Amino acid sequence: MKISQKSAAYIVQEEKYGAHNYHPLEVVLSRGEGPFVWDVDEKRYYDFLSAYSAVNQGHCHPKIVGALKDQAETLCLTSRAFYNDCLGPYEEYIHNYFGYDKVLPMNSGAEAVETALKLARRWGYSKKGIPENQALIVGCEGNFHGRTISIVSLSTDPDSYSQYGPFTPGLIKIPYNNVSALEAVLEKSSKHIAAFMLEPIQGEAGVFVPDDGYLKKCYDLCKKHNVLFIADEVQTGIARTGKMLCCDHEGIRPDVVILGKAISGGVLPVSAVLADDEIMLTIKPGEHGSTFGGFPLACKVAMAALEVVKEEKLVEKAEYLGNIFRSEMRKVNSPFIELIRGKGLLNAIVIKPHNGKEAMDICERMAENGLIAKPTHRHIIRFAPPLVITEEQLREALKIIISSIKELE
Ligand code: IF1
Repeated sequence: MKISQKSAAYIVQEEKYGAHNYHPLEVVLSRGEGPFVWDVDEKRYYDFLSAYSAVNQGHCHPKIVGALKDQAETLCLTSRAFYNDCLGPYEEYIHNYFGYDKVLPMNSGAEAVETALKLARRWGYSKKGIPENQALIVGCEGNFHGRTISIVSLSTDPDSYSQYGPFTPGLIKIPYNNVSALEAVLEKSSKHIAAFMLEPIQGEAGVFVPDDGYLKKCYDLCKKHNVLFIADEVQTGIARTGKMLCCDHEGIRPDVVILGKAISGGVLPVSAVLADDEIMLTIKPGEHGSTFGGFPLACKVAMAALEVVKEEKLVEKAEYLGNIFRSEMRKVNSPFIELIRGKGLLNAIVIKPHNGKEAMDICERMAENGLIAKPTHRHIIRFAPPLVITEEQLREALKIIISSIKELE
């Protein structure tokens, strides 16, 4: 890729002074607004990653940034050693918004996943009667739930877990999108199983959408065996897939919902675990928490971000625009395109290498043409623009995607 001198300087600086735990596309961004970002040379791009669906409300949304500024000048952080006048209103807001008795506020997605795992174990011992230290949690192959040691203990991706052992025990991995596999493990060990956790669409696996009915069947099996159904909606939640939560597509209400990313519109790291009293109140004062979890700034930002989702009808937009994206892409006849899949505005194209070119070459060409996205697993490109993108903008973006593919044929 052609890189300006200005960009190159930033890239070299990161290379020299930062840990080498990422390999970014070589664009250096300095500004964002709505569905757009600009690089240090003032070149404009459509952002088709949206920070992995954190920026559903668009970059620097004025309402969210306004809430940030107001609260930043008033009170940022109190810790949970004292009450503050933002947390209660936020908790009630979340209760009304998602319909769960309680919320447990955290910061990163991984922390919220950890919280859900602790909650499930706690519930398993104190309510289900699992003998102490014998609780099991079932997860799915191909999952991505974050980077902590317990979470990577559940991973089946060697990049995530290799040489990070010893791993957390009590975790069982079964194939995703396979109801019989869940049934088998529940039949065998349900007395010790506290929870089944999954992503309603697997993000890292390349936007892998399970068969219709899979979530509902899994949910019903969990109910039958008195096992908690935990949905990791960190990436799929908050309107991304054309419903407020992806589980809404199958009309199920998970026992535990994990939210992150877009709950703050990508403005601050804010995450949350939702559950009803029967589950949530098994954790008592002093038994879990964090310095920043539910801090006043986060509470105000998250409320503004969730208001934007409703005011701007982002659920309906994701559904409507997602259908346009997939149907327009399915009209394209190209040797590069093997498969198009997704829900709402969480989509992916599986790329068949052609002419010695592959997904990364297409991403580089798209960047040159003014649209950024990134390959995952080498042959899959994820397309997830901010949900505030207009139909006209989406159609312009589609032209960029299609012409970039055509130019490489
Ligand atoms: C990285 C992928 C996306 C998530 C789900 C929890 C978390 C994530 C379903 C943890 C985070 C990220 C983090 C990012 C890459 C990324 C990702 F490509 F790896 F799969 F989004 F698609 N549950 N997803 O997707 O949330 O702690 O990061 O706030 O570089 O790790 P976090």
